[in-house]
Amino acid sequence: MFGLLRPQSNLCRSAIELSNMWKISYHGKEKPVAVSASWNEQYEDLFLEEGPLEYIYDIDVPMSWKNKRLRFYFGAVNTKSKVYLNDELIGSNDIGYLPFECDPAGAIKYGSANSLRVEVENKLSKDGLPSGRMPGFEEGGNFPPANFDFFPYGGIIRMPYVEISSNASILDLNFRCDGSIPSKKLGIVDVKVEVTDECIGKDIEVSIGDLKSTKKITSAKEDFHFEIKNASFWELDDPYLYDLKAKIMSVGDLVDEYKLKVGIRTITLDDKHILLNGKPVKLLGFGKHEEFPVEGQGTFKPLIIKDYDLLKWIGANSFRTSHYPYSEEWLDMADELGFLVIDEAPHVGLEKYHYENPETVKLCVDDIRRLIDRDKNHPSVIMWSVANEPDSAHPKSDEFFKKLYDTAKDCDPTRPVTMVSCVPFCKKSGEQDVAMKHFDVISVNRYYGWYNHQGKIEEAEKLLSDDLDALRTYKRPVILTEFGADAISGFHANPAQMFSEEYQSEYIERLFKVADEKDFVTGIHVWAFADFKTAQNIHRPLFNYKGVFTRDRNPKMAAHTLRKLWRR
Ligand code: GCB
Repeated sequence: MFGLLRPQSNLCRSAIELSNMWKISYHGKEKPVAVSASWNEQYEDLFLEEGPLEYIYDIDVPMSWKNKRLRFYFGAVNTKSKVYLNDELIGSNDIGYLPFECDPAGAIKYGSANSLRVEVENKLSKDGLPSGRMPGFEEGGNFPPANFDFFPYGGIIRMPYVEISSNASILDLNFRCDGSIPSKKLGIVDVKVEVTDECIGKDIEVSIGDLKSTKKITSAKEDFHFEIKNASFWELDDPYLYDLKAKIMSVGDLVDEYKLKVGIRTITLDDKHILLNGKPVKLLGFGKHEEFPVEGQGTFKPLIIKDYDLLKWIGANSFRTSHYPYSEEWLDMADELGFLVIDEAPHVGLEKYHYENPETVKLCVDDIRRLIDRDKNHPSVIMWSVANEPDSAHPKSDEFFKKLYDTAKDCDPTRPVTMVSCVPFCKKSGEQDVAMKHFDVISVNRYYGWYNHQGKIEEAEKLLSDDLDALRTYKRPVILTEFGADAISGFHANPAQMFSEEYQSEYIERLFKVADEKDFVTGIHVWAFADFKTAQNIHRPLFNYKGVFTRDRNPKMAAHTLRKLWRR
């Protein structure tokens, strides 16, 4: 499962998007359905559907694909899926938001039509991730019964591909540059290449920019080392990307290649700051969601462009992929445009039940491995977040989060690891976070002046200030990963009152300034970038309205306020 390179078309590979209309089959009906998108808003009677239901696609397989390496790759299917080719099971997956692939050997018919069928289930459960139907859900809480407030969309949400390449194939590339010395413009680069057994005895060439290295392949893993003098470092205002290429050659003929864009940069910490290339950087930006009307959680490319344009417009330099990994296109753009990303695993609302359930523990560990495996080569990804708002006051969270932290460090010792906590740190409150001590960066969500001390911004300022100061006991950099207030676009009030644009704007401005004055607060992210669809709940009139942009991406008053603060 690991070493899952994204399909690509190049001189040796063809990656074909399975992007025609699929058929969806449910309750005895068969209808056209679009991928990559959620099923929920494509048909009224699918809105609350949890499956299992079937996606069907007919694909002609030419004879020329015989004796090639073939793989069916799914960018993400929410949440559990089984993949059948000509009625033979060729793969299954239990985790949403992350890619998986299936080997069709044995099931495929060459020179013939083939039928691909994906059975998808999106039933929220205590054991699933993200989880739902927690004890007591029948009496209260969200409907659908999610243990989080975004809508639990289902379906083939990211693009499926079939990729055809040589059997002598590159399986994985792992690019590392953490030993680089920015002050001397020295890029120190290590590349690990993993290949299929058919490559052994052939030649491999790896190049970065103008530097090349070639060797005979003697094992399934080969290491390369480069020292780049006068290197162009990946910086926020100049996110320089190098071309990394790996090629497999047999008696002078190119049999496989894989290309990546990579950036040379270091991410380190001192006790107050995140350092990009040795210099402190302050994260300004948002927590957001990857969702939009009709497509639900899908990959709508114009939206990605639009959101980055708005992030630039407002003066943000970063965001968190709350509360799950986003599509790879999001990270490609962050690499290219110079944004810093906190990359989050799909672990939201974890609690005692999860810490005690060995199946969930295993799923969480797998998720982290798969997330890091997918995103390890992106310069924009500066930190892993292993969870959002777990019950980190519970004694069992201590050992559980130590395990997740160790897993992340084991997969990637080069990036800081965080967990996002909503447990108060002030000793006064009686509750105490017991898991945060394991993490490199302290990330906290705080809603003074919204969920408590409602309508009282002055009290909120004082409480936030004291709370942040209390975090200094960790002697580590702090990120205020969430604070915010709902505002319904067009609601106005003088003086400012909750749900008005004025309240959201004033609240964000004043609390931002409180956090901004503290030199150990290395990042401030507003919740949220845009309004988003939620499950039904007495606290959520269809949407969470904490966006500073509306769901269709128009600015509220707070967006203009932030633009003034951030582009100063
Ligand atoms: C939080 C959660 C986020 C919610 C937000 C809210 O703390 O992390 O998922 O949407 O609060 O608006 O309540």
